Amino acid sequence: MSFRSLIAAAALAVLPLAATAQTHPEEMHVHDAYARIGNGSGAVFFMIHNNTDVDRTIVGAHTDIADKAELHSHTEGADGVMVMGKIEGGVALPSGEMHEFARGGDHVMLMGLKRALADGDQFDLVLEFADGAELTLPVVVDNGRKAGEMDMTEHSGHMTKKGASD
Ligand SMILES: [Cu+2]
Repeated sequence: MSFRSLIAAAALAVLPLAATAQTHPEEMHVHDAYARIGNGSGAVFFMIHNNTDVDRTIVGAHTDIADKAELHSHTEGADGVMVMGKIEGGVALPSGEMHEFARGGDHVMLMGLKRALADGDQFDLVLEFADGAELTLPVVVDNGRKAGEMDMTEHSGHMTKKGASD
């Protein structure tokens, strides 16, 4: 599937921001959120498209099913070995841009799973943005997923502004 047709498919799932301010329409798209689980930890993968007119930065994540969720990336160390580590400063998501959390690259790491999860189980992951906004996305456990395989039936994400009353 071409990148362009991915974008076309993405446009089918427009999820309005539950905005408290009536300034401008804001939409964030999340596609194909799935998790791989193993050994008390897990990793979540998805594609996110910032269709709002505001530059955003994902600075963290949390979920009820894990003690801790961290933004991670894989980078090549000096010795050529791929190492996984926390992304410092968050993931920039400029207006109109998309970012892929994918196998072998960026992912949301889940540490200290609180319950067993099997293929097909779902849970909510909350992405935290630098401006205080949050985006809740349903994630499905899919340990059998091959890298690079995308399920275009999954479109999800609903953004809310945390504690904004003004
Ligand atoms: Cu990781």
